[in-house]
Amino acid sequence: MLSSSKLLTLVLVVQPGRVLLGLKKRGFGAGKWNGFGGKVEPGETIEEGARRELLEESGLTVDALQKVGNITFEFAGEPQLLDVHVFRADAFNGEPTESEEMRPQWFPCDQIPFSQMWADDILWFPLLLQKKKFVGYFKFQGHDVILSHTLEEVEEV
Ligand code: 8OG
Repeated sequence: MLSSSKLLTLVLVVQPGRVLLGLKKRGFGAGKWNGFGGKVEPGETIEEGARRELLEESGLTVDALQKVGNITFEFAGEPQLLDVHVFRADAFNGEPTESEEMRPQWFPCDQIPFSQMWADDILWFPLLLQKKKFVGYFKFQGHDVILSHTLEEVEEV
């Protein structure tokens, strides 16, 4: 039976022609390239959580964060859904710095390493890069196989 969902954030820092990803060094999604983010803690807003995780994992702060997506993940056999709030930042302060969790690296927008990323990313990254907003639902079997999904562009997240 499905029960609660866990609130998570994900921040993509995008500049003209390139995007900053981090190689996740440990924990959930280890070995995959991803944006920066994690669990929202009690007492902080979703956006505060996004900024905190971005700073902890990449060393960067940002002025403006745009809410661009909301993706729900279900893992077959697991009762808890993941409710991931996706943000985009087009400008940042600081230097990308390796943390215990992530090794940051810039990728040209036409060389994003989708084969080393979560399987859903190749479907919604193009929307994010085109500054579109989206809502998605992905049901996974294990961590590599998408059993079913929905994904739609929306006006507001
Ligand atoms: O705190 P922790 O590192 O476990 O948080 C998980 C991070 O991974 C969080 O930023 C949300 C993100 N994430 C998922 N699933 C997926 C996915 O399918 N694609 C991408 N790009 N990120 C994901 O939890």
